Amino acid sequence: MAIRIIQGDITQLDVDAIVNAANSSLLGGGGVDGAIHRAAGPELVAKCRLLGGCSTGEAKITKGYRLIARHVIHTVGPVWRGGVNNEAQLLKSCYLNSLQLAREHELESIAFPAISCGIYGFPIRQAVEIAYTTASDWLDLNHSAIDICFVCFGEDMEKEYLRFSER
Ligand code: AR6
Repeated sequence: MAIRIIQGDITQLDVDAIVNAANSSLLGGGGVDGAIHRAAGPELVAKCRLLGGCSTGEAKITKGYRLIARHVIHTVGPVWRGGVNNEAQLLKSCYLNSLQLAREHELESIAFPAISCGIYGFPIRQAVEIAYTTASDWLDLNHSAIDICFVCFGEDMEKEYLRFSER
């Protein structure tokens, strides 16, 4: 199964697409979104201004501009509001819609950050389970050759993914 778990800064990866945990404006923010916009340069936000935003759970693709990665897939994770507002399904949709875009663009490698696990406050263990099972089920279902990488910002996050992947 083509799933890798690594620790590091997603902006430094040499992959066909990195996924951005954006907000619905797509115009940048803090966290991984800020890091990606800084590394990609002002051409990225200029392009994003033309996209008309993005709904929670949806995804849109741009080029990677000054990044090593060839593309950025922008997706908007749910803000955690107690778990009774469809958060789990919306987070799953982020992964599915990003993978679908990658397939449509014939990409061979994609790297995800832990969407919604920072400022948006999603409980990490549950988010990691959704991320991992959605990706692995998608690979099985699509017989896809795409390499999926989960990029963990720190050791604690990596442990969560590894614990889950070793089940
Ligand atoms: N590489 C990989 N992972 C990172 C990096 C990086 N360079 N920087 C942070 N992370 P967050 P969210 C991890 O808050 O919860 C923005 O303002 C981080 O440790 O970036 O989806 C947007 O504009 C955490 O595990 O995204 C939105 O308004 C994970 O990435 C809002 O934050 C996600 O944390 C989105 O919040």
